[in-house]
Amino acid sequence: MITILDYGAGNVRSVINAVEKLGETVRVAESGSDIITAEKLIFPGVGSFGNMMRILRDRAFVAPLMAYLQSGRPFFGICLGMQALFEYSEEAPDEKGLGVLPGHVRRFSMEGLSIPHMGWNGISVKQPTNLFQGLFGNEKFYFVHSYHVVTDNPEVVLSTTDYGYSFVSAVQYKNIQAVQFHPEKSGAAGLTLLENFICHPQGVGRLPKTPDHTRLAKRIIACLDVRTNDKGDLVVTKGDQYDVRESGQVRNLGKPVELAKRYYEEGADEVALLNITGFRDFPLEDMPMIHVLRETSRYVFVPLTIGGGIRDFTDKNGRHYTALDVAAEYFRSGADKISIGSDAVEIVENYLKTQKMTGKSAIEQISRVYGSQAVVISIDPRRVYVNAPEDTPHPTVETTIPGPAGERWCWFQCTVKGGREGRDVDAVTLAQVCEKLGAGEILLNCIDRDGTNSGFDIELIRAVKQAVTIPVIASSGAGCEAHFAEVFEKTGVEAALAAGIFHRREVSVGAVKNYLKDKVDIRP
Ligand code: 1PR
Repeated sequence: MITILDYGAGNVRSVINAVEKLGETVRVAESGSDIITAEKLIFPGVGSFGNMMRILRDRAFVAPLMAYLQSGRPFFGICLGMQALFEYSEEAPDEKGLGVLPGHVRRFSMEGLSIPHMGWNGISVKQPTNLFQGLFGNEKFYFVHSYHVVTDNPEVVLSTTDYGYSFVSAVQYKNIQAVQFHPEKSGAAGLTLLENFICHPQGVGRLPKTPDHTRLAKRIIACLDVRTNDKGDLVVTKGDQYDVRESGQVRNLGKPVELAKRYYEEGADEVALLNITGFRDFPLEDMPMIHVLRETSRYVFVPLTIGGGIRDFTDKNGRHYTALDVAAEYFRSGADKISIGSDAVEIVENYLKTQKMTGKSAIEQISRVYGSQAVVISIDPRRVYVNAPEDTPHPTVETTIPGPAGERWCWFQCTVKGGREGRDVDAVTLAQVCEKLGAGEILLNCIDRDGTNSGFDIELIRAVKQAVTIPVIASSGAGCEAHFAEVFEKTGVEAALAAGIFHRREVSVGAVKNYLKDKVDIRP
């Protein structure tokens, strides 16, 4: 029996799914006595440090947790569940940590570093341990965090990882083991690690052979555009420049859960599910999407992003839902990140009018509660050509792909409602304002390239990537393996996403990774 401490701030569903997948029974700790009586305790922390410590205190979990940690029974902390063990965090200096290990938690800071540190990185193990039995040592694990532990006691450091500089990525001390990364989202390697915690006695182990230095991998993401077809079935579809109909019918490329599972097994580093008609069908009334997410999270142990329809809504009975309510339902159902499309454009339009942050926008609210890493902004831009930069108030690029009348300049216009409506905001400004409001990542689509197999729009991607410090996912247009190498080399983006080539089995995720393996860092 494994007890999982859920303090109610996010996606513990994935940890439960991972432990159940290993054949264990899970009990979710709902009270202090559940914690004290646990045989083995896993503490997955999500959200922000201050929020976590406040909830632990308010729910009177601190004393039982301390008693458990001192009992000598096995404890496994994940992400904030590791940070909580230290004295305090710069993220919330007024909230004390548990202080069972010496040290504190500091924000990543280095010129030119995208924050959060998000994606798959390796570990350099410093102590004998049971945790890595059955692994080769070159595995990568999924990290997503803006803060890291600092300690001057090397005895507690189990592993370090490099991101700009070397930081503590796992700790081990007596009965306590904790990792900064997410084993429940780290594919087969993560499941093995959890199994080792569950099945092998602590303290018994060897020093695994691991690299002295590690590097963050570029991510390959498979995207599933999901909607109801004309028969009423929820299907994966795919547009050609966002037009998903062929001979009047919605293209049907497969079942969402099956496809997501296939991409996970082929080695996708992340899976995105976009409810592309979410702008008109409110997702909390469109429960099949929630069901798809729940089912997917039972089989897919890499990060899941879900988007479509995340906005405020009043239903036909007059009940009001905030975007935060919608996001909360998605997180409870297994999402690690949510993506906001149309609503982000409106939020930015309002910001540009007033130049004020209200604290009330969906981006601000969701990132405050779930952390900025959980908020992705999905941008659907299209090129608008002009003869000269002075012809538009928007930032332009000089393009090597001239417009229909030979124009040499263009700007990238944001659209809403699945590309149906162009707005007076450009993609570069949108990305910058969203970062300011608390977004953690940009998913940069391109209507001109979507479904064309003609390669990513390098000019668009470069313009946005250079304007923000948060990670950028390049999307739209991938037609072969070389397009991925090109976008990583020419733009420096952290991740690249494709849909059509994977759905139509023209290129597999595995083939992309195989092609990239000597060119850029990727997860093996
Ligand atoms: O506006 O918050 O409700 O979110 C709606 C979401 O649905 C947005 O993220 C938007 O990008 C997406 N969306 C809306 N309409 C479409 C459509 O295709 N008609 N999907 C759509 C388009 C593009 C990618 C696609 C890439 C890669 N999204 O999902 O997967 O272009 O394709 P490719 O590799 O085949 O070229 P909201």
